[in-house]
Amino acid sequence: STLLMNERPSMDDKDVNPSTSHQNSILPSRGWDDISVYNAKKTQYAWFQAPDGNWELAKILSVSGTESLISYSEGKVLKVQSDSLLPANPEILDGVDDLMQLSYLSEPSVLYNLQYRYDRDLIYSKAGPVLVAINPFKNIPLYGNDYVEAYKRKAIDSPHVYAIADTAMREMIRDEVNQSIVISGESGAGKTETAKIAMQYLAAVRGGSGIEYEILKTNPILEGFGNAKTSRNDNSSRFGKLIEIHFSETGKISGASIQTFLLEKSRVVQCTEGERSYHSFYQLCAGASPSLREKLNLKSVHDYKYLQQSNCYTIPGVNDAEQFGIVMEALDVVHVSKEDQENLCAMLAAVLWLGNVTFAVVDNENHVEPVIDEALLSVAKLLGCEAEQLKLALSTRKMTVGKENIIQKLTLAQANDSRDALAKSIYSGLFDWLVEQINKSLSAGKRRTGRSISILDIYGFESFDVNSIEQFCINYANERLQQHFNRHLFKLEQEEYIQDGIHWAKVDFEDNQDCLSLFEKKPLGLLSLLDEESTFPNGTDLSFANKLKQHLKSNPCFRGERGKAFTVHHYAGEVTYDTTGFLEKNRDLLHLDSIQLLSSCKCKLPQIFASNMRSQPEKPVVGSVTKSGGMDSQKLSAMSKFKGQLFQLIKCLGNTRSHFIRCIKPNNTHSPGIYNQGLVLQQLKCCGVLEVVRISRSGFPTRMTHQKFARRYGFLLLDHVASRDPLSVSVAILQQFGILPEMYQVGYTKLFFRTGQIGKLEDTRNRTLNGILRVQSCFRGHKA
Ligand code: AD9
Ligand code: MG
Repeated sequence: STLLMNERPSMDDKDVNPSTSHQNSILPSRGWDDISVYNAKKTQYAWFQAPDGNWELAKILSVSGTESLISYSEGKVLKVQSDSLLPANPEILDGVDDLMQLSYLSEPSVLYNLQYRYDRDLIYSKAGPVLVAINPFKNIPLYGNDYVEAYKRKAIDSPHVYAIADTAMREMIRDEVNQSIVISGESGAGKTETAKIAMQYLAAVRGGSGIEYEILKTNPILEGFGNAKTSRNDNSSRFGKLIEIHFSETGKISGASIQTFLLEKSRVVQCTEGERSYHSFYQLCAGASPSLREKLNLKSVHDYKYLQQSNCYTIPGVNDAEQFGIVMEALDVVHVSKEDQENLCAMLAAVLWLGNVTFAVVDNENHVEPVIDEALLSVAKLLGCEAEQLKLALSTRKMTVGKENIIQKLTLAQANDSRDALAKSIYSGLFDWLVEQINKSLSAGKRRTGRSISILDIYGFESFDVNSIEQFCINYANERLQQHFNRHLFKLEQEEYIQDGIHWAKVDFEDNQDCLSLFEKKPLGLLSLLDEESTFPNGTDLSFANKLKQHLKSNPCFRGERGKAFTVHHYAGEVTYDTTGFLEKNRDLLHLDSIQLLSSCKCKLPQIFASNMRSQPEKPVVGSVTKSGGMDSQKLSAMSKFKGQLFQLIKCLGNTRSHFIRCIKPNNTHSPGIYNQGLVLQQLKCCGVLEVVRISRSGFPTRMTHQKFARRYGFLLLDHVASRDPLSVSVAILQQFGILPEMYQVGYTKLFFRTGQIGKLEDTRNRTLNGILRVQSCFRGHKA
């Protein structure tokens, strides 16, 4: 019925309606608009691709043979091949809410429609069942209590995150099915903001117990510790997040739980020019009180090597000191004690000081030892261990060779690695600990009785000049999510047609199972081969790349490249991965010495390191790291861990009804008002929006049960219908209104319509109802 509300009257001008026009020339449809039937005609408007690649609206001045004379862009006149033009929609359709309503569904029409709306600050549009959100890069007055109220009362029905959250809530209650809101898009497209907007709506509408306040306060905490300034987003989430909001039987928010994915650990120890490490470091250095500074021996951000390397310390418009206060207050709200807050800060400071630890060569074999200086002493003090212990952990490695235990001294490169590994592991331990504390607080004392809505904010498909294991994981996750999207929207739709027994030529959508198999097949898939190579002591990035080429060369989704690279044909396009660092990151080793060090520290947050300990084998720990750095087969690799999480995520989503929001970034400069067609188009393709519209449109997107249809329009019938059964009444209505047979299908339980068909009926119905109401009120007035 939501479809119905959005349905616009179909147009009277038969010529502009592709489904009713009978013209003799069919334009090439650019592959995906399979119902465009078009014949260039004088005085019509059409889309024309200008030499700069942008689509421009052109007026056709004359047509001769296969050529058309067009004028565009304030008076430029050009002769072009008619078949290079694409039909433009009539003006009446400018800026429709739902792309499904467009008569002509070509790339330029979609782009133009979204831009038309964007220019008017209508950043939300529907693409059939999917909400498209275009980042405004400025504050727009579409949020807050008045809007929440209006959406709650259904006084507004224009597309909005609020409307999606509202639908999810209603369906959860009505159908007793858990719901999910899946938000995707590339970095900086607005996923995290969108997730917060959805959370705010749920909190405002279904709050009451106070827990919703706690839930909202998790945002500044997780953003503080898990977000950073990157070249693409000043507040980029460096982890994926699923928040499941629980509702009690009475429909009020009763708690929540958060799961995070793949925190980018490497950022702690290295980041590129112009980017920053995690906000938390800068917040601490800027916002700590004098007494805390003294306790932690805290210096300015400029004094820490980990922060120096990118030569970027501040974010325009962001006050780190103020943010520090906000995060600490939020920690209060989620019941992290003052003492633990201080310990948390101590661990941050330890990581910063660790970065300043340097090494000096101590023998003629180039072995090194840490220099005992302020940095080393500070780390030892903050972690709660002896300086000597720390020194050993950073510069030696215990291992068993044969039956002998030996202690190997490290070279400078090895020592630097062990220092950085320790820093990364402390930070990721800290992050996991925080999430755990938050989860404890959000579920404290609450029994899970009712249903839930999960909100997923996860990195979109990535393709850079150089793609490493991070992109590999992210794109693999997106491949899985895309399948969920496909299955959810298309397969379920097709199943509905089949169930209702209607004839419907199956529309093929690109199923990405082949690509997923490339990743997941055992033993010869990308993931298995990566894990296998990671356990080989002598495995290297090159031997891994060669193995891929050897085993996968005949797979159509795979292509070996020169050197250490390979290419995967993803649903969203081809990506070439450079295997440099794949094995090391997959092994994700923390040397035993560091583990032992951490477990012996008097550091006040022992749980922080629990995760490091957990991932280690329970049996003899000594010797679990083989001499050449191969991975112990018992330790879970980073990839297997991620795969496990991902499967759990997909399973969890599979048990929900999903609502999809696709965020689009209209320009790369974070500027309001700039809409880059090429950029938008590429994202629309990547996230499957064009495909979903094409498929929904070529089917019968509007449905209504026979009963409902008969009830809704039956009173409009002019002639008496012999039988009163809903199906007969429905058929009579269809006939009376001259709805063409190819525009609808009669199923066992429902009527299925192509887009635009219900509009005429609704119009007549509204006019008639208004007439009746007028008569009634007249009558009432008379009586009074
Ligand atoms: V990343 O993958 O975590 O790097 P996101 O999460 O997709 O990315 P984010 O939500 O952080 O992007 O949005 C980026 C910036 O766009 C925000 O910091 C805001 O400045 C801006 N933005 C996004 N959505 C809105 C909005 N609805 N209204 C105003 C917005 N500004
Ligand atoms: Mg984000």
